[in-house]
Amino acid sequence: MEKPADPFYRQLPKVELHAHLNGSISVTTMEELISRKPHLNIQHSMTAIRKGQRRTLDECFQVFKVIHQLTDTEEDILMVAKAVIREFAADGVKYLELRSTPREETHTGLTKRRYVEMVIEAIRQCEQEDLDITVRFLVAVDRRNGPEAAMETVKLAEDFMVSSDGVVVGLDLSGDPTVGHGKDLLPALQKAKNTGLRLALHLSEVQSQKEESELLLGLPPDRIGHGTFLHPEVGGSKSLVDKVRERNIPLELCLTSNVKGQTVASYDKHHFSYWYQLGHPCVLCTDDKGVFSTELSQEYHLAASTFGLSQEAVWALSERAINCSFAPDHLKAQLHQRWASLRPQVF
Ligand code: 6MZ
Repeated sequence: MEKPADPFYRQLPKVELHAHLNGSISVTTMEELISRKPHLNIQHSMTAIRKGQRRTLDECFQVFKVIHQLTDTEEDILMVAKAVIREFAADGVKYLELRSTPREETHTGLTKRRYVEMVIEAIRQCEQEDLDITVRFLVAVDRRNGPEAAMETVKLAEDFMVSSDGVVVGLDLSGDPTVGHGKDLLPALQKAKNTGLRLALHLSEVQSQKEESELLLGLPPDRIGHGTFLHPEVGGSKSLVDKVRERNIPLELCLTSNVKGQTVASYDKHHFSYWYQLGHPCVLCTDDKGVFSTELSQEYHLAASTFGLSQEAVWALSERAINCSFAPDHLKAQLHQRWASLRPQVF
């Protein structure tokens, strides 16, 4: 974390819809993991991008490889998931959709099924702690692993959608956007959608994914991650924007991640302003709070200071995020009530 956010943003009730588990591990937890595995010789500087630092997107994906070496057992996954949930709760997040890619690690015996079970177990254990947060899980498909692995992950997600008592609500498509093509993953994504999993897909995170974006928008997804190159001002196309608008598909926007990963030149050039001015549903998110050294309160503060949003506008932005979640209607209604009860008399 770079500097503690202003109390208003920390106390603001928030919804986090785009958080990758292994990218969200805090400095403290990372130190614990590093000390458990000294033989790997990993320094903390290899797992986080600090203030003022930038990386190419390719370098960001190298960081995830390092982190994955540190989280390769059932105990690690359980530990990091609990820590991440507690940290989001401490930052004022009332509803969290966590996402993670089930991984098999033959040398430790970790299987994809046990991986998902560990995340669900972490969510259950946190429920027992009476934290002020509700957590749901999106099972992630890493595009790098190709169509067969995607289909396997979808089947796993479908099983857990049935057996997890509503904890698994959707499927994420993520991973290095320069690797593979979405068309190969369409059958798996379509299958997931047909069985009732909600789709949160990374889309147009880099330039030149226009054809892929057209194809994936046809599903259509229930939410879009990043969508950095969808709009015409950065070489995207009007027809893509029209599709997103017609279908009213919410965007998950991650300011610090995009600036540090250099897909966006500076905060003031972030596509948040384009979509926000259109009145299109957009949700501020962290992406990888550990890797990009941020917090959701800080993302709200950044958006407010960069784009001149009043506190009242920030409040409305955070409340509108509830409608973009994959929570069932009764939970959405409860969250709206919560926002109403916490709303300041005057801003
Ligand atoms: C695309 C990303 C990402 O799943 O091991 N991930 N995919 N774009 C991004 N923008 C920076 N940030 C994270 O968390 C780490 C994984 O999430 C995806 C990548 O597949 C990464 O390996 P989990 O918990």
